Amino acid sequence: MSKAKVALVVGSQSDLPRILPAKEVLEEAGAEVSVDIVSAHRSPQLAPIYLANAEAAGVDAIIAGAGLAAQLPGLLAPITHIPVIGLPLTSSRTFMNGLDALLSISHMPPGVPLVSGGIDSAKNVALVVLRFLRHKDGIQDYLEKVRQGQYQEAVINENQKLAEGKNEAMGTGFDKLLKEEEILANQF
Ligand code: C2R
Repeated sequence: MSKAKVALVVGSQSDLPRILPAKEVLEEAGAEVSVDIVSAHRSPQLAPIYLANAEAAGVDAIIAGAGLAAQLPGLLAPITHIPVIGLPLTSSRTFMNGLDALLSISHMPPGVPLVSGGIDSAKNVALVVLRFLRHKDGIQDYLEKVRQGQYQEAVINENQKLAEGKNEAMGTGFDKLLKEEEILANQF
């Protein structure tokens, strides 16, 4: 096995805070992560250089984030075989709250190998990438840990809080069922 290598790239330094949640998740899973800035609009000549370097480094996937008229993912995807996932971002300059970037990235002409995450969905995009890379070092273990974890527990707690103010006669007993740990243990 080998380490997963994921490259994060954004159109501007101002985008960095919105892609960092992807870096956190990927690093927590044990992937090697790089972060760079390339702009289709401002520095188009850097794109092929960036990609040649990523290919030489054995990068498994690229997450390309941009705001406004986000061209960057659409420029990168057709000129590399590394899978590219676009990440539309909100931007301090936008008047459409990232919808402009979402439309730019998600509606490629037929034949262009690019898909888009949701607006500012860095963490979800990272989790999808990890599933594609589940055979790399340590990733499967991390995914198991996440699946068994925190979200379900939070929903159970919320149900139990709701149940505290409930009229017994009207309840379905769902909250009580959730307390029976054997049932939960068999869910996965
Ligand atoms: P500045 O804050 O640098 O002015 O950038 C960036 O992603 C950023 O959200 C404002 C916004 O412009 C976006 N930008 C792109 C591209 N290059 C910069 N969408 C590109 O190549 O797609």
